[in-house]
Amino acid sequence: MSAQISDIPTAVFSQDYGTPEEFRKRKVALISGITGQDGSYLTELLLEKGYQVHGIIRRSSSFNTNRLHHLYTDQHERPNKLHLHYGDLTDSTNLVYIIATVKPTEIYNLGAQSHVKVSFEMAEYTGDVDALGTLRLLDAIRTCGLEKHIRFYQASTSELYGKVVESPQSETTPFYPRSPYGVAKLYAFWITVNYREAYGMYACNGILFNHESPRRGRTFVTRKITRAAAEIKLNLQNCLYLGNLDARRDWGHAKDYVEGMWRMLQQPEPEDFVLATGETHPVREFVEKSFAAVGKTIRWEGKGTEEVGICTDTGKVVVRVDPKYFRPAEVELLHGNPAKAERILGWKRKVDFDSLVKEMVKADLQAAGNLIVDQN
Ligand code: NDP
Ligand code: GDR
Repeated sequence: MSAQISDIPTAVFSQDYGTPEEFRKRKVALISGITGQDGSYLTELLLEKGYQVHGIIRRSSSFNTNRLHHLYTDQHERPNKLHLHYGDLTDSTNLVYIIATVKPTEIYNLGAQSHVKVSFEMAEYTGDVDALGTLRLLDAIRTCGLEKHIRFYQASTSELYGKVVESPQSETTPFYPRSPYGVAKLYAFWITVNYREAYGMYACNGILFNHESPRRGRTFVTRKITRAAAEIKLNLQNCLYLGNLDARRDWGHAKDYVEGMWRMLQQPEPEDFVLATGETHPVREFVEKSFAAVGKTIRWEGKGTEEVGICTDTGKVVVRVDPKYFRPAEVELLHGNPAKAERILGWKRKVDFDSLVKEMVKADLQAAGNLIVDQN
């Protein structure tokens, strides 16, 4: 016997929130993952647009709000529109409490264990946070009886495409994830679609291709490369060790991509969108361009794990392959087609590949330079 509609759990905390239109006029955003790369750029954007911004941060024994430092002020000293709450995507009660208190008009679910390689080592945890964490957040909205009031953005990913079935990849390309991270995000993608269809929620997936910036985490390949190019230039590091040099990615700038997230939540109807540049480049090229940005030319010699990158002016080996960075299953090619977002959202990336590399290298040169000053 199929379930009666009355069997489906519904709001626990029903309040009169007014009509969704009146409610949304308040412009209050809640961001999970606010301390991450995208969270910091999105916070800047939303504050500029006059939103009150609330973010969920994890308790950590070390300081984890560096990327928000320039935006956050102690509310006692200088009140502003940014508020931080301790929480975690693994803690349902906490999510319900935050949503019931903040009553956000928009939720951006950016929180995730976002490293693909790490997801092979922490597969269960990645599933808990990235897959079930999304479900917990969606259910917390329903528990508060706010499913018709809150607009929900899910940080979906080009990792859903995984193994190449077609290129470039668009909203209609079939998914074939290749990592525990990709599989967890597949669940999150479909639970977002399901809650949209089942409960009439305004819930969207942004299927975002790789986006980088000077605020990118240091273990992702782009930042690892730009930092090494800067430190090798300043004699602070001898050699950069990488995994698969032939993987190709569609790399854009994070600042452009958070603008697309916001636009997805301002449409008349919720839909899923790809954000990408429409170009693809191999890791090898990212290395060459980064070293070029510090005035060095790289010559490649050898094959497979024996391949090395040699700096032509000094003759020194500055890049080596270390198989420890290979993945048990690799995503060889990502190449996105952003036509739908360009047409419907009027979104287009502004920063091109060369400018992205130069901006990241410049920031890392500055940081490395400061390190030398500090040491002296
Ligand atoms: P980051 O790794 O820089 O940030 C991840 C954020 O999630 C951090 O704030 C982190 O907190 C938080 N987080 C991790 N675990 C939990 C948890 N259990 N509960 C609550 N918060 C948690 O990622 P990005 O900013 O680069 O990416 C943002 C989102 O977009 C992620 O979901 C990512 O998977 C997705 N994505 C990213 C793309 C990219 O190219 N950058 C492309 C497509 C999708 P803490 O600082 O404490 O670690
Ligand atoms: P990705 O980003 O896996 O695409 O996930 P990452 O920068 O980690 O890897 C990109 C490609 O570079 C190859 N690679 C290396 N990667 C890392 N991290 N370190 C290395 O030393 C190295 N050498 C080569 C990788 O094998 C891979 O092919 C990112 C994350 O932000 C996800 O959260 C997001 O969903 C996707 O982008 C879209």
